[in-house]
Amino acid sequence: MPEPSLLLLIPAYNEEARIEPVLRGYAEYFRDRYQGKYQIVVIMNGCRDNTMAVVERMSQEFHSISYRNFPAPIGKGGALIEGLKLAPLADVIGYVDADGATPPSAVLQLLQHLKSGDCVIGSRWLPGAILHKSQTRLRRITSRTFHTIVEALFWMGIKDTQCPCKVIRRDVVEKIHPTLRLADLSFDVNLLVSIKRAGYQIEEVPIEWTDMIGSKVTSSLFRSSFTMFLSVVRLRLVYSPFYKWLKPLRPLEALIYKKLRAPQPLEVRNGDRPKS
Ligand SMILES: Nc1nc2c(ncn2[C@@H]2O[C@H](COP(=O)(O)OP(=O)(O)O)[C@@H](O)[C@H]2O)c(=O)[nH]1
Ligand SMILES: [Mg+2]
Repeated sequence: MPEPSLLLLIPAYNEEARIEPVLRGYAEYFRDRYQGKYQIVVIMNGCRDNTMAVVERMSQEFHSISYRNFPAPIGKGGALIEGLKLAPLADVIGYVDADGATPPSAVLQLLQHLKSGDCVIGSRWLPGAILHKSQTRLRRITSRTFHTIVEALFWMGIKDTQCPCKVIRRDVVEKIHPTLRLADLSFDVNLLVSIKRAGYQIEEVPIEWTDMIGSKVTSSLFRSSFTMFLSVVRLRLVYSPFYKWLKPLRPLEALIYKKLRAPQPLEVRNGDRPKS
């Protein structure tokens, strides 16, 4: 059977210093090792540095690389929600970070696991994961606390919701896309909850990972973590019977996200609300 065609999304915000070797590494690896069709699409929004010029140059060097730019501050989640609209372009859609924390071989490994499945995600917390350089202690504590909260709210039994290396079958993406709302870094939780609630399986696979310097999350850890906490509570409420009573709180919510300088969750359009 031929290899599935792959659309690999890379969200990028102010990545001029990190993205070039990563794009080169992915493009060369897939050119040399992947039998199927593939394309890499960088999704930027309002970068204040020279990322756009770097990505433009790489797209000229490698025909497999292209990009989209959204001037508004839509966040990493917002960028991925936009990117996932390109799902009809391929059989499988994946995404990885722009900093090269996961090597291209990890994506190929996930693709091999996806053969008969719906969604396969990398995990840094399963036995067999290779952590070349792990995150700082404070980051690890925050990450494990977030994990505990997510598990208490959604009972998904997933060890690492936040690992930015995931591959999903196209029809799964198309089915759940209207229920994607969270634009900040908790987007992954929204994605996984939607996939599970639609009745699909998620397989977690131990992955190779290197923590990279220059993280935007670590540099605003408190603010990012608080936003993520608010967002997952909000996501839980969307699935609760109380959700309709909370509408009057919208302006307050908008104010809080603004104060946190975080991207607003997308509005639920009529008829899009997931069944509780
Ligand atoms: N498009 C877009 N990408 C973002 C935004 N914030 C973070 N990213 C990307 O999300 C990925 C993860 O960010 P990073 O700072 O490496 O976080 P960490 O690895 O979790 O510490 C990187 O590819 C960033 O460029 C954003 O607001 N918009
Ligand atoms: Mg990173």
